Amino acid sequence: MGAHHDHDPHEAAPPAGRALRLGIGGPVGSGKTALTAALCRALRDEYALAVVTNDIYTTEDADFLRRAAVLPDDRITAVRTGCCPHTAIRDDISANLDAVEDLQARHGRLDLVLVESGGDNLTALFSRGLADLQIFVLDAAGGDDVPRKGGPGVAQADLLVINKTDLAPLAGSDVARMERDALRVRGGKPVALTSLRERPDAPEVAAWVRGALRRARGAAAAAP
Ligand SMILES: Nc1nc2c(ncn2[C@@H]2O[C@H](COP(=O)(O)OP(=O)(O)O)[C@@H](O)[C@H]2O)c(=O)[nH]1
Ligand SMILES: [Mg+2]
Repeated sequence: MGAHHDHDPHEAAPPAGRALRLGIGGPVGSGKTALTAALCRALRDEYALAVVTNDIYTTEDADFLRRAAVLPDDRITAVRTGCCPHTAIRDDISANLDAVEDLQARHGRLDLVLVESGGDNLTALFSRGLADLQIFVLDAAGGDDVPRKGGPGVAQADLLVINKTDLAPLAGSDVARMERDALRVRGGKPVALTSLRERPDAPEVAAWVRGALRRARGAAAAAP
């Protein structure tokens, strides 16, 4: 982890009684579904979890997560966006909000709902109306100049994950440089380096989510 998250002025806490909603965005193939699976495995015994996936035409990511049995089937909902994936997480978030509310109504108290985007370009961020916090996932093998170029996803997400570090040497990517550039464009907001192939439970990302859940509970307890 590249820095601490404790003083992020953007961090939003959910109102008391509702689940923390965590968006997982980033380009197609960077490892969003693998990270969603990792977080389910790491956190499902400690917290009440549910997942919403977004695909343009299919329900493939939800099907993958159900096959992997990371959560009971009825805790995983697929939203078929039928449009550009970023529209459904940023502009017209109603289908995603309906899916989250439906999960909450079916399962009662939930601590955390993960919302995986359908795969976007570097400019796509979740609306704060949908996600209290968001993680942006980059592929370390996708080019080590990507963090330096910035863009809203890289610069503003609450946590930037640079995944597939196992593939970086094969692709000629300098991961240390990616981390340095990312910390610079992010003004010190945290960066995690992961290989979901080598460490499938993403311990450093799970630890960050645990911290966010603790802070959300603390904020809810302190609210009047
Ligand atoms: N080598 C390697 N492959 C990975 C890693 N993380 C994910 N993958 C693979 O990359 C592909 C795309 O991952 P996926 O999670 O579906 O990406 P998404 O499109 O962002 O949801 C899959 O074949 C994963 O098994 C990693 O850290 N290392
Ligand atoms: Mg996916």
